[in-house]
Parts: sequence; structure tokens; C-alpha cells
Amino acid sequence: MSEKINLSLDQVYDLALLALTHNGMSAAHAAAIADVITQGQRDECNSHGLYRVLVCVRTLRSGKVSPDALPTVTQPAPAITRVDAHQAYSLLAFQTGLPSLIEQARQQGVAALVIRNCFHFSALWPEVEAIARHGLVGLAMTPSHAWVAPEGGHKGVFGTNPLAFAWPRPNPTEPFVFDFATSAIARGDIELHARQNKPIPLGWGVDTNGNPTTDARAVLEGAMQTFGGHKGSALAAMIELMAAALIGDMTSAESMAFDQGTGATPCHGELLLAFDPQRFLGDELALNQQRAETLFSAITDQGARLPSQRRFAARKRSERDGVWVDAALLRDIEQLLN
Ligand code: NDP
Ligand code: PYC
Repeated sequence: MSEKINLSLDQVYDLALLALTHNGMSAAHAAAIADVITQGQRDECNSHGLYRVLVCVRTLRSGKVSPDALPTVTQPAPAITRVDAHQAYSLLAFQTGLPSLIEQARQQGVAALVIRNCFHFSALWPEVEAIARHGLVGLAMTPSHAWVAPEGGHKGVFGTNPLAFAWPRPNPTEPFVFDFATSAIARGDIELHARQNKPIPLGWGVDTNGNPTTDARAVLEGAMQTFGGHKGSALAAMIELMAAALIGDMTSAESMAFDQGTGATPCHGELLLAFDPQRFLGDELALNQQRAETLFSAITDQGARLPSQRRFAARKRSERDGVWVDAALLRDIEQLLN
């Protein structure tokens, strides 16, 4: 077992913030990023927690990302809010566009938030959870880099293309949330296996010759596989269409070409949708919320778990006890402060 060190959530946030600002990021961007990194570490989503500080600083040092550009908002159609991140990270752009997304969804019933020209590293559940906290249903998707082969192929075409969904539930219950890559696993998880010299399960990817392998580094050089074969492959293609072609931003292949091998965070767009149940249902809202609760009970009453149940349990534990962070990762982050 690798050595672990206990940190409070405030310590996680402060470390992320310091590493980012020390490497030239503006206070506003660093705060937005440190907040989401802390949420990832808190919910024990290690591939999108403190590990991402390394990637963000590598991206800052590559000179590709703007450390301080402020997002600007336009409204190309009544239900569409567009935020241009101007080649900075996505999270400040999301924070900037969220109030308009919520307001438009309340007015029109359905609304979209389009984020363009952003460097994007983060898990999507913090964003759909933020939408659900306003009583709205949220859906989010984004491309990444063309690391994932289509079903039946062996060369990267798709990104790891996550899809996230949140359904608000009556307080004090947490929303129903799922958030998964359309690859068999997030690339970050394969990178963590490679860092720790651990084998990966078959089915996560193939080597450069297209052969299945349990060697994490061979998959990082070869191609990742989709989850659920042709089904994940089709969903990954949909995300390239919806969150790249439809919003006028880069596909995963284009983002990878733009990177020029620097290993920076992928640069592309993101699409978020919000639906207002009150607008869909009017005075039938309570009845239909109850029908949703019946569905959730049918899952949990037989011993199955809801997606995000593990994460919400981890959140409670971390808020009480702090988080256990890999000591080697902490050493690598501390190196970034020199
Ligand atoms: P996982 O396979 O770990 O989990 C996917 C989802 O399935 C989670 O909501 C999880 O809930 C749920 N789940 C897992 N096991 C069960 C189960 N037995 N029963 C019910 N639900 C279950 O995620 P991925 O590796 O695919 O993705 C990890 C993260 O990486 C995501 O947050 C994603 O947004 C992020 N990512 C970001 C990218 C980007 O470009 N920005 C690219 C790719 C991924 P729980 O969390 O509670 O286990
Ligand atoms: O883990 O696949 C991933 C990923 C790509 C971009 C950010 N996270």
C-alpha cells in the first residue's frame, strides 16, 4: 500500500490554490479550480482531485492556456447562453454562465449553456449538481482528446467524453446524479495506475498494435476502449456532435492536434442543458416527483445502489475526517512550489 497523508478539506483547497497562483494563474481562476479539485478529492474521485493540479500546472507552463482571461457572455437565442472562455480554464466560465442558464430554464422550460474556447479537466458532477440545487434537471457533456477507439477499431477517434445527469430530489435527499466517461474508464484513472505501476483490467484499452493489454502505459500510448462496446461508441460520437460540431468548437481530434503533443489539458467546448420540472408539469409536479421517488426505491429496495451513493458517503466521511492523499502525489505538488 502506498503511503497516505491526512489533510483537511481546507488544506486541500489551500494547496491547490497556492500551486496554481504560484505558477501564474489569476486568483479568480485559481479559486474556481481549487474549489472543484477539493470537491473531487472530498468525494474520493481521485482521478479528478488533487492529481489535476499537476496537469493544470503543466498546462500553465506549456503557455497554451490563458492564466487570467475573463469569460464573456452572449445570448445568441432566447434559451441559449454562450460563454466564451477565451482560452482559459472552463470553471470560471461555468460559474459566470450558470445564473443565466438557471434564469432562462425558469423562463423557457428548457435552456442551454454553451461554453466555448475552454481548457477542460474537471468532472461534470459538480456542475449538474449545481443545476439540481436550483430544482432543475441537468445534463452536461464535453469532448476531450482523441484517445478512444470506436467499437471495432483500434485508433483513437473519440475523447473520453463524459456525460453527466442530475435529477433534483426533495430535501434533504441528495439529487440522483450519474457522471461517467463514455470510455470504459476515465483516462485519469489509467494515468494513476501508470504512476503506481499497477495493472489495469482487460477491456480498458489496447496497445499500439491493437492488442488487448493490462499494461496502463501501453494503453496510454495505444488506444482506450469505449464502455459497453457499440453503445458507448455511439454515445461518444453523439458528444462529439453535440458538444463540438453543434456548438462550433473543437472535436477531440482537433483538440488533440491543437495540443501539439505538449500534454496540456484538452481545449474545446462544453454543452449543458437545464430543464425546469415546474414548467413541464405545473400542478402535476408533486405527483411526478413522487413517481421518480418510487423508481429510486425500486432500485435501492433490492440492495442495488444509486449512482453517486458512494460519492455522497465519501463526502460525509471527508467532511468529518478529512481526506487521505497519496504521499507521492503531495511530494510532486510540493515540487511545483519551487
Ligand atoms: P466511474 O466509472 O467511476 O463512475 C461512473 C458513474 O457510475 C458514477 O456516477 C458512479 O457513482 C456510478 N457507479 C459506479 N458503480 C456503480 C454501481 N455499482 N451502481 C450504480 N452506480 C455506479 O466514472 P468514470 O471513470 O467513467 O469517470 C470518472 C470521472 O471522470 C467523471 O466524473 C467524469 O466527469 C470525469 N471525466 C472528465 C473528463 C473531461 O474531459 N472533463 C473526461 C472523462 C472523464 P459513484 O461516483 O457514487 O461511484
Ligand atoms: O480522465 O479522461 C479523463 C479526462 C480527460 C480530460 C479530463 N479528464
